[in-house]
Amino acid sequence: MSPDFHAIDIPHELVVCLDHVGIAVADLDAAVEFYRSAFGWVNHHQETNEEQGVVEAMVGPKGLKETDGMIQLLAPLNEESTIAKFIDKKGPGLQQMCLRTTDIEALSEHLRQQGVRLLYPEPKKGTGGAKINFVHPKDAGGVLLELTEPVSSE
Ligand code: CMX
Repeated sequence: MSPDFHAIDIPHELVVCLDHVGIAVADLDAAVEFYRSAFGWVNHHQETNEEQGVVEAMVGPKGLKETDGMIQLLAPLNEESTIAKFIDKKGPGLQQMCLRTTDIEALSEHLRQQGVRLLYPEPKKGTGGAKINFVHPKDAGGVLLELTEPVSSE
């Protein structure tokens, strides 16, 4: 059996923090209400991403700090959505984990050079206009690993 992980060498400053974990849900409003009622977490941002086939809500504590990880609730927009297929195959639950980077092109290049497969040749549009890509779960220990470079606040 091949190992789940192998060591790779990436300039560490390229990765800032855990940005979010993504959870596939069938009913977005019910999921947002669960986190509000259980933990007092609020919906900081909601949007529809047609290209990804999702409507998403970013939930986290009220006094969110910039590098606090959030939970991204992902509901399918239609039956063709990656999230609809995920729920059909595995049921609702943890679908991905996302790391924030300062430079997604540089990070992607380092990963590719070391044999790590990214899903897209170029970054696509993610939450709030961020540039996103994904490491294939087979190259990240069975976890769909999203990379995000948020729009600069400067
Ligand atoms: N986490 C871990 N493993 C996963 C997975 C996931 N989310 N999705 C699929 N896999 C595994 C499968 O279990 C399968 O493993 P086995 O071969 O051992 O059975 C393998 O990966 C291939 O699965 P597949 O069914 O052939 O491939 P899918 O059609 O399910 O596609 C993937 C998988 C990752 C390519 C697809 O989910 C994808 O393109 N994801 C990126 C886009 C995305 O997730 N968008 C929604 C979120 C949008 C956002 O975050 O903004």
